Amino acid sequence: MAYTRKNQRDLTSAEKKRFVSAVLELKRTGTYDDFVRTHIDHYVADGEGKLRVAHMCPSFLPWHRKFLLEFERALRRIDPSVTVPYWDWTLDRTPAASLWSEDFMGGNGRPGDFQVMTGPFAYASGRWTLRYGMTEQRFLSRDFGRPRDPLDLPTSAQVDEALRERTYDSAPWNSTSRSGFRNRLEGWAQGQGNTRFQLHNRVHRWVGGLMLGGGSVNDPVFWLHHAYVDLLWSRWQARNPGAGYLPKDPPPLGDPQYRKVAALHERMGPWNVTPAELLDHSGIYRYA
Ligand code: CU1
Ligand code: CU1
Repeated sequence: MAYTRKNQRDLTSAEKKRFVSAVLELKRTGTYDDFVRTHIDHYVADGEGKLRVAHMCPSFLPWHRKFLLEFERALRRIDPSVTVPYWDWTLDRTPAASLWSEDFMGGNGRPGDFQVMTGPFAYASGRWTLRYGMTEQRFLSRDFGRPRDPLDLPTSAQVDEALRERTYDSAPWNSTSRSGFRNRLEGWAQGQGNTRFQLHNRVHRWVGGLMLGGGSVNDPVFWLHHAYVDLLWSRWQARNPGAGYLPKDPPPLGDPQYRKVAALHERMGPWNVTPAELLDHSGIYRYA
């Protein structure tokens, strides 16, 4: 029987507590930091000339689907009633949203060093000391809305526009792909500053602090954000049943993307799994 991922705004306080407890238990055992490490290890930009499976590439969506499934499996080993909730940032778009309350994700960072001071993941709680990051910083940080260079969360109109894309992805299969659902949703746009960051990327930028960059998994809201990104992919798949995943075949020798991206039946490390195997999640979970 498939389990259900719920909108975080609909969780009861008991459900929030169970999710938070399971996350803290993974942190205590070191498993949580293994997930942080995996994400950092696969944080490869398209200027680097290496194989990319997680970002700036077609497998951005299946790679994160698998990553969430592994995380959720670890949570459910601790508490079988827990699933990863999703954050619909078109609805809950202010720092006053219950998402950021004391009993769930905690709030914004303080002025100066952006350290999060409230909630279960505050450094002072003693249960959330960062082990892996892009810097030596040991505390969770956030900077909601980037006040010195402000931006808003994406709107439902922007989501709808992305959902109207008819193809999954397009050459050159990177952050400069001009059409296709994947890059629309991943959110690499033309332009400078905040304009360059749309949809998925814009949410990372709006939360700020640790959510910028490879160490973003250190903020537990990462999972809620990516569950919503996965929901949007799922919705797009339902609307475009024939569209599938692209590229079907690996870019040939001579193509700039030769051996840089994963085609439909190619393995996405660190797992022995292909995009094709992740297209249908209906036997495992569904979205409420
Ligand atoms: Cu990621
Ligand atoms: Cu992300």
